[in-house]
Amino acid sequence: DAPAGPVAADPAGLRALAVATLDGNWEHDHTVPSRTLYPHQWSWDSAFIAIGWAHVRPARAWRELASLFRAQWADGRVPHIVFNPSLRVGAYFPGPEFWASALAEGAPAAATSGLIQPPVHALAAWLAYRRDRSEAARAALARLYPRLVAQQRYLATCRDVGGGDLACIVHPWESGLDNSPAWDAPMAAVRADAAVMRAYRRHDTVHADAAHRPTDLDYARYVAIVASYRALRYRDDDLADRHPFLVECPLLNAAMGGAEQALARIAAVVGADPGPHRDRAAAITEALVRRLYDPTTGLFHPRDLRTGRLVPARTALGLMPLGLPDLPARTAASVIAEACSARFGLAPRMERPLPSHDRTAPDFEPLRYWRGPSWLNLAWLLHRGLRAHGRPDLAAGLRRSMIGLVARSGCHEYFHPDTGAGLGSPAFGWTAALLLDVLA
Ligand code: 2M8
Repeated sequence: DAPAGPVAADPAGLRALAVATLDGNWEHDHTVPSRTLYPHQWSWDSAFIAIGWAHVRPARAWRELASLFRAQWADGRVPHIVFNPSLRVGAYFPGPEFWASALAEGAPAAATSGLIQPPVHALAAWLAYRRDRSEAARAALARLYPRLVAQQRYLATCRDVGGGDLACIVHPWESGLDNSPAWDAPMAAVRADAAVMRAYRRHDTVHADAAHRPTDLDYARYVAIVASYRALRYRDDDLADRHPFLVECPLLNAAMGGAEQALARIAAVVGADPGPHRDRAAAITEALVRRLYDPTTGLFHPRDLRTGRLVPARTALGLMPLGLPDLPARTAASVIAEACSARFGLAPRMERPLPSHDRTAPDFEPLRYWRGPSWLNLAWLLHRGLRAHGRPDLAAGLRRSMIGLVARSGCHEYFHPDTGAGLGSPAFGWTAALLLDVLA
């Protein structure tokens, strides 16, 4: 399905396309990831989107983050979906009636999910402030600061099930990379039958090709895991004894460490003490290396807390701790070497875009969501890491490849990792937002 010509050939045209995409997805006080597939507010999408808004309509960056954090739970968790009450029932599956957040203690007035997503919000707030140092921005940052701190506290306490200074995820949706091959082994232990899904109607496959989405068995397991968490009203005590999916994810923990780095900078602006944030950032980096780095693969891997073992799959998740500036130089060098291998193909002149999974693996699927296709948020996170670790040549290659994807195909949700053809939603929020950031 190659288009006749590029969607936009020059930076000004690309910028205009990105702004039009974000404007089209703006909804009163937040931006939807996609009008069709994801019509509510998503947590980490809002953070990436705020980074983009900061370049063109800074007030919206602050409104985006403020509206998300208004739905923060009393325990500090920031829900991964905040539902828009004005949408019709069935606009998204699983919708508010499925989550039943009102039954949980400490849930906000708004209907939300009970899960979290990678905490990239402090970084987003910091980057937005770097572009907009107005008094209004400083006030918005000061209002967000205690909420960002509470978000971190939730992860570091309620979610440190392994006791090793890392947070665990209780559902693949919390990773943001829903059906990554990284979750196949821990998901295999979740009891569910594809027949479970007959009781529900999936909504995603109405708008996207089913072959590009998770399978029905995946969804049956997603639903089973939520049902288990929901039955205990999303409480985190005794997770180790009763919850079917508990994994320490390299991306989520790298985001948590990066959030402490950003909070140290924010603290200095809002008159708080940066010291504890710096200490926690160092502790998280140390724990990531100790618990999730495998010197034999040179990559980070998720740790399945139910078996105690690292998941062997080599996915793009394993590259994400490069975003931590204090990663030891030797560890960073091995992750970069892996990124430059045939598995991920990073180079100053990239022939193909960054895949979400090891290209050489037998379970690499170029069309299926997080099992191979290229995503701009992963490329953007890696791009930051390469700059932090002194590889501007590789960062430049990745940046060109990101821009090339949108120039060829538009602001799609994800892209074919060989051809760059657009997949998923054609007007996707974080693709537009992160493109604006790399174009700046
Ligand atoms: C995808 O996840 C949702 C569930 O949360 C879904 O598939 O319906 C993921 O790509 C996730 O990372 C993203 O935040 C969300 C909205 O863009 O969609």
